[in-house]
Amino acid sequence: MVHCSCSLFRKYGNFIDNLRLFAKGGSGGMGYPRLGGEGGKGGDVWVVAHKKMTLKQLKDKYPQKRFVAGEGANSRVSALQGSKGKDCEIPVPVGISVTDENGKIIGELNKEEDRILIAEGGIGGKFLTNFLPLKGQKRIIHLDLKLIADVGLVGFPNAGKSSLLSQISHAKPAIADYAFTTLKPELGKIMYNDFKQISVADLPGLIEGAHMNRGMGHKFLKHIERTRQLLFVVDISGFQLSSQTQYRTAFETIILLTKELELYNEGLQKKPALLAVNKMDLPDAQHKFHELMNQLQNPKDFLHLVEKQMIPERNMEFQHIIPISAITGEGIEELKNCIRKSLDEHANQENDAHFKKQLLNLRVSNTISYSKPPSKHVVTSSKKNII
Ligand SMILES: Nc1nc2c(ncn2[C@@H]2O[C@H](COP(=O)(O)OP(=O)(O)OP(=O)(O)O)[C@@H](O)[C@H]2O)c(=O)[nH]1
Ligand SMILES: [Mg+2]
Repeated sequence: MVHCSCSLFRKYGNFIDNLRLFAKGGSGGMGYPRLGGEGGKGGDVWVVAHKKMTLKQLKDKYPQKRFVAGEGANSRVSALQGSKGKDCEIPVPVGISVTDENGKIIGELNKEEDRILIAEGGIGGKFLTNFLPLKGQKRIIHLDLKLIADVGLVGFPNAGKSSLLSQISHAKPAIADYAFTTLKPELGKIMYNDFKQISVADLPGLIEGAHMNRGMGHKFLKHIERTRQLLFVVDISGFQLSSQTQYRTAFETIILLTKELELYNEGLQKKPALLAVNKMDLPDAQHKFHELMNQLQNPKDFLHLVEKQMIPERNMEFQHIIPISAITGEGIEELKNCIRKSLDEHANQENDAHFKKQLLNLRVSNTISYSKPPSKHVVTSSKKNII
């Protein structure tokens, strides 16, 4: 037992990305039959997002993971309407999705102070209930954390994702020449000269079969769902997990990563993506890079290199492909600029789409009013509204 929890601890360190808890709304207060008094409603249980909170802190502070709101006050002669029971607020980090016991999503907390009601207090005793109070709602709740970052690093183990994060930000992730060095997601921030900041999430390496829960990757694929853009990081010299597994070229790793994302959630593939081809300082890297570009430009000619079931329905379309070395710093400035450009362009597109939609709505509402000329009555009343 001790051994088990020890190895778990080693595996995920202090990081927790999900938590199961019990919540119960407070019972209502008693009514006062003789005087028709109404008992107070039981308090409600809420989850509330706080930037500085972590699930680990929540678990340490409330090891029982039981959250019960206060009871409503009984109706008394001096206070016929009993007061409401105290609400219970569970502080959780931003980026939590809340599901019930059956996996049904109750809601998501995406920004500071977002709140969701998870267990309602019972109503107080009143005439309708024969002056007897009702119990509060009882619920098992799952909290699931997904990181929110502008850019998520996607790659096989050892590709140099953490090395890259340490080059572009002040983050100090663990870096080593063995697979699965990164065991938990880590966030870093790229600072630009004009003080703009872009957050980057370093994620554990994915391997073939990640969608079926192989390796560490699957547990963390969900974090990629919340990033705005993807930055594929591949090792120009390819990847081999061990002497028992197949060697994969850089091109093959890109195809396999694409397939893993597709199998997990097709939506991921539609995210804007960039490709950083790493370890360009290695001998023969230039030659391999040319070969890779040729393969990416004509993927159909090379797809036979991977097993049929691993060929993705759609290939990734990279907005920029940048050769880099996370060790020598080659290409890093250009990569930073490309990341920014891509995010800015995408934000502009989103704005444009938003305005177009608004314009369309405006046109539609105009068309409706033209096709049906307003009656005098409507005109005067709308004028009234304006005044
Ligand atoms: N030659 C060379 N080696 C690199 C470069 N970038 C990273 N490495 C080395 O590659 C190994 C793996 O680097 P990491 O940054 O830990 O790779 P990772 O992708 O984060 O790996 P996981 O966390 O296991 O998924 C380390 O030994 C690094 O020193 C590079 O640009 N050139
Ligand atoms: Mg790493």
